Amino acid sequence: MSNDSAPSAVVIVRTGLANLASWVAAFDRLGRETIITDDRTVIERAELLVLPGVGSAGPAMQMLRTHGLIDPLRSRILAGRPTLAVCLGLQLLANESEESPGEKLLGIVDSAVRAFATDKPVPQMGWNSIQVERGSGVLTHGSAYFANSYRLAQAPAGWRIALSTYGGERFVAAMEKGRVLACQFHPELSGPWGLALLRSWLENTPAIEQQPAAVSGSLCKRIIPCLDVRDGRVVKGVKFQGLRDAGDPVGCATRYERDGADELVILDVSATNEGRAAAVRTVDAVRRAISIPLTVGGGVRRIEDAARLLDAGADKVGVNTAAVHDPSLITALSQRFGRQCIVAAIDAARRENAPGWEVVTHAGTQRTGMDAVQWCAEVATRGAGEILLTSWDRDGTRSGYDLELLSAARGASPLPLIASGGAAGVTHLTEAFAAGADAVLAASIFHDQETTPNTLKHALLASGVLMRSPPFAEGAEHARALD
Ligand code: 0VR
Repeated sequence: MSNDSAPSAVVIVRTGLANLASWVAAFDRLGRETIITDDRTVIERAELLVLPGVGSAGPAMQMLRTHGLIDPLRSRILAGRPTLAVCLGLQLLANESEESPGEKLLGIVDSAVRAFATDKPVPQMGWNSIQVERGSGVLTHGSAYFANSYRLAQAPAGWRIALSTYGGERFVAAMEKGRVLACQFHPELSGPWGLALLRSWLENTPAIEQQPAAVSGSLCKRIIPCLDVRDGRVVKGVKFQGLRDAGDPVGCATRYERDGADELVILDVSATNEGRAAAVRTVDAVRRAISIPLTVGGGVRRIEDAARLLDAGADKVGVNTAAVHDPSLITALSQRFGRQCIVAAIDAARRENAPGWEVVTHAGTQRTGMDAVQWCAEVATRGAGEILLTSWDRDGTRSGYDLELLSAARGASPLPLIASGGAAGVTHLTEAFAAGADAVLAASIFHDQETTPNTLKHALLASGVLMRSPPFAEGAEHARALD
């Protein structure tokens, strides 16, 4: 039990590779210490316990069994003691999972875990609206960040349920009973709404009612600011050259989350080992400052490089040049960390004397002759979870995304597609979404404070694009959406 002065620490079960840095950062922002452990006694005595999970049910159950945690978890959850189960953690409450046939799960709820049967890309990766059934509790309507291929097939009786829809399938987005809260989405990555939910769970304070968002069955389109970082500073150039200082990474990241960014990308463009070491420190510092998904790329050549970035707080890692030289790296990364963590970063330049685009590497300095659109198709078969497609020709030019490239990539690959390079304003974003992008990345216009994600969202929502709707303060001054 905590002393009167300090609020109780939150105990987080060490289930294997979970996004622990994101959890520590989220609770730190809520003024709570965290204890990460697999020690049975600490877990049994925990006033507040989190069961996170990124990965598959089999290894997670094996870990719980090895540490004698199954009975303590079952007894505290059945007693309704304050427990938060997230993503795979929610799925472990069921009897069984298609993902690990034959594995007996915790059996708290009479339900099974099934794969999405939709023709939409799986895993579901992005922002989706949740609708909560009536009743009192901490869950509210809102937009939450998901990264899941499986979901509870049935809503268990006796729990207050929140539902979401993906690809025409209604599924359990979250459920609560007593002080037990289970979320298929990631509250620690769901921005201010997610932090408010965590605070309600911590303090057992009923949530403030929110208006239900429209049920669409599709994910929101995403706006993703990009921090190109060299030696610990944000830089920006044109066609990857002439890099000028564009600020401090934590300052930029904090401002972009406040201003409605749906995700953030850090691209380490350092050329030296010292620069790469600084990049890991930058990831750690940025992770502590934000509660939205963070993708980090640059210099990822081996599994160890990705592990270091994920441990430092990245939720996804981007792999570029090294995968072009050895495509099997994508498969190795996907098998080790799960495809929802792997982003294939592809830099494409129009061919000089022929139609089409070729892949460029080494910060755009080397033309490979490799067909960029075919590479978009291949990375999907190799296990990537998402494509970040940058037009080298458009980078930093404010001349708009390369729409022909985006359309060709959309036709070649089913993966979530992030457009990158050339954005100047809302018209360019609208064009990119119409060309098939699921998300748009931009750097120059945000670094130069010409506009903000929320301002662009205001204009996009007005034109019918499904966005994670920002909490607009009435009458707030919106910088012009630029056209
Ligand atoms: P904007 O046109 O400014 O929105 O650029 C978006 C995007 O192209 C850049 O943030 C980034 O992807 C550029 N990439 C690289 C690089 C920048 C400097 C050095 C190397 C690279 O290898 O991608």
